[in-house]
Amino acid sequence: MKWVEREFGHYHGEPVIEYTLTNNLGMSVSCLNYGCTITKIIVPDRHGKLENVVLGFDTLEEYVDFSPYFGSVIGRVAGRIKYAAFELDGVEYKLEANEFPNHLHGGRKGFDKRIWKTEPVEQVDAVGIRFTYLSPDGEEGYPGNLEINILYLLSNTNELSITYEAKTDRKTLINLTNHSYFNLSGNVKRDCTEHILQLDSERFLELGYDLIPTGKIIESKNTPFDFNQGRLLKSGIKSSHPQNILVGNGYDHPLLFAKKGENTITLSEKESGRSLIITTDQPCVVLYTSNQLSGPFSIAGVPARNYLGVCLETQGLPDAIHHPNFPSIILNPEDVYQSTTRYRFFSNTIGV
Ligand code: G6D
Repeated sequence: MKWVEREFGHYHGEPVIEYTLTNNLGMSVSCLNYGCTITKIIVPDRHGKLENVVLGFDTLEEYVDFSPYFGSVIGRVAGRIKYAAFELDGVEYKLEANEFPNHLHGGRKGFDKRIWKTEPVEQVDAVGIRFTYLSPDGEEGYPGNLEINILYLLSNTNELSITYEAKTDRKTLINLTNHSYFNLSGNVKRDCTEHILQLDSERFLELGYDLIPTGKIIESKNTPFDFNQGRLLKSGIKSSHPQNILVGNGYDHPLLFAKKGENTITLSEKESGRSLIITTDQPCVVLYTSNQLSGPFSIAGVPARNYLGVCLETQGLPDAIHHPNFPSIILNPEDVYQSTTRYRFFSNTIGV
């Protein structure tokens, strides 16, 4: 197990460092103190070839100028909040409307665009990084001084675990996730249309034209949102289902897990023989097939285009503050926010 660091650039005068964790099997995870951003996850394919399976850039400038949240932590609240406003105990709070008139992914300068404090973590069979940040009262419009602590831990069983903890001095909102775009082909050799996704989910949230949940919950059975037996992502990209078309021909939807507690998601790609098993304690996963990945940039030499990566953002339900029947994302001063999502990589596993 090893832990190395290198200067990656400067952001508003602060040094940005890239940390690379490597385990005894050769898997490595690289990440930045800027937005806790995962820049690389290097894992073997069926032939043992080590390649990067997440979308990212080689320079800080590209992350600042172009990144659609590649690999970053998202917060205070992942997803959209309608009209960039909410009410708590009779007080109306106005958030940054960075996707006017709504609020997206923590605002104009959410957690993905903040410099986090870091410290190395070394355990008997794992190596990691602890990120900490104090989000001051009023940041992006949110109430409460919020202290966040995120632990990335790489084990010798090719598992990256991300544990989130947070405490507040005033009632506030919190819904954290990681926004990595996975592409198991390795070094973006192919897009994610032939990736196979499997998870036990019988319902998903309907989205409106603003990509915000309408509150209607739709049964997934016999639709392109039924992944229980495994499904190629391209079936949602080629689909005529109005919800697939609405989001730009693909998925951008919260999928509700069938059971409470810990749930599992399997993503695989036959050609590379790679698979990823995600386990999470969160109630949903936002499946986003990068339907809006366009811009004047390239990723690993591939010009930006749709479907180059797939996001599996394990989290609370988007816009929950406006839907009393959704699990609450309110954090009280007497409580501690805690959540863990684990990402375990395999090769030679034929898709589900
Ligand atoms: C688009 O609607 C999608 C979001 O879900 C995604 O997180 C973002 O692009 C990067 O706005």
